[in-house]
Amino acid sequence: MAIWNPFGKKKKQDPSQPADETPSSTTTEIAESQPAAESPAPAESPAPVVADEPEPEQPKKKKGLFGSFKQAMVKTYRVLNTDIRDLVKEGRLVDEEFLDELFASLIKTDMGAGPAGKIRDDIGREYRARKVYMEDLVGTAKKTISEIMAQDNDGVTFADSGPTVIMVVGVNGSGKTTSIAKLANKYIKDGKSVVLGAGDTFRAAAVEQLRIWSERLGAEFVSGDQGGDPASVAYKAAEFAAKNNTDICIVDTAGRLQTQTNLMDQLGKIRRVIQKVLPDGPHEVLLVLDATAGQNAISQARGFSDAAGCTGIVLAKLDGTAKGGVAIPIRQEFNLPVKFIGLGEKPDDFAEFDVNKYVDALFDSEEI
Ligand SMILES: Nc1nc2c(ncn2[C@@H]2O[C@H](COP(=O)(O)OP(=O)(O)OP(=O)(O)O)[C@@H](O)[C@H]2O)c(=O)[nH]1
Ligand SMILES: [Mg+2]
Repeated sequence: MAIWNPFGKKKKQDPSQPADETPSSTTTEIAESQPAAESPAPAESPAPVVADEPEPEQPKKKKGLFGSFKQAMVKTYRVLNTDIRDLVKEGRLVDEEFLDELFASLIKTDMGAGPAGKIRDDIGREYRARKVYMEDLVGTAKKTISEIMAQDNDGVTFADSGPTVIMVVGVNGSGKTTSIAKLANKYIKDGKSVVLGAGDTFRAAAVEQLRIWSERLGAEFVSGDQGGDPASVAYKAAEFAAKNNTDICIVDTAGRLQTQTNLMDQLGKIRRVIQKVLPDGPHEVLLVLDATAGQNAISQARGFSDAAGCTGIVLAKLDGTAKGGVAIPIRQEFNLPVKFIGLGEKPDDFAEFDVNKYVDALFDSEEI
């Protein structure tokens, strides 16, 4: 078991430098050696996550969180602004047939049948046998989605005293390790001390990837033997944090499929050993979902939320998808708050989820 302290051994790099602008030869090797399909290696070698349908063409990149959200929800708001606008334009009275057509259009977006059904019912209740105008429909839909998305437990829950332990879980290649780097970057910039635990012991490259991030960002780093017990790395990382008064301990885990029972049970073991060191930990178990996986992300959330005791979601790769509407059914079905979003591969491409901006972007009618 090696406990490696980057301070004093290696020159600390500027965390604001994007990874691909300051490549080291090792980083390049790692980046090239980890396509999602061959990443962490549970013996059963799960299939890579694939998008469930082709992405609509991505419009030009827009700046800011609102722009990023809009970009990520092109699919959803285009349906609102084409099919639904056309439906409403006809000036029909709201009846069963109208509501069925409305529902059919809404489920073409990624908001899912539950939220689409709720909007259908709300419109039916408010406007039955009356004409509904686009502003009314959008107003009702926005209210419905805002209610679904409302989250009072956003942001990370910190320990009352002592280190805060964050466990990060998800399927292969979803963006776990990158999200850990982003979290570490954020907390280090906030002036907190951070230790990263390399709990993905399956692959040497996974440990190396995290070690390089820790070095770059100025985080402490704890790893174990390759192929060793991930729970023992988590224990050592939590112990390191407790002994050294480290503010934040983030534990990486190997990617696994939600259907791999043994590997899912292993997450429970990791939780339990953390509790041996810090009884109120882990304070967060973040499930990293790849937003480009669309509806696949929902079954991942289903599998992980209970087995791993997830407390929140990081929606990664929101920059590369038009399916960002998937946050709605996830929120509705699992009551798991989306805490952070990933907007690129660099440490700063990360933001706290903002429900209001998300809903506004969803219903903003201006083309981008
Ligand atoms: N565009 C984009 N790419 C991302 C984002 N987050 C992660 N990636 C990329 O997705 C790929 C996989 O990221 P990792 O962080 O290694 O994923 P992981 O879940 O740790 O993968 P395994 O450990 O193999 O399960 C890498 O090429 C990352 O650069 C994001 O928010 N946006
Ligand atoms: Mg990883």
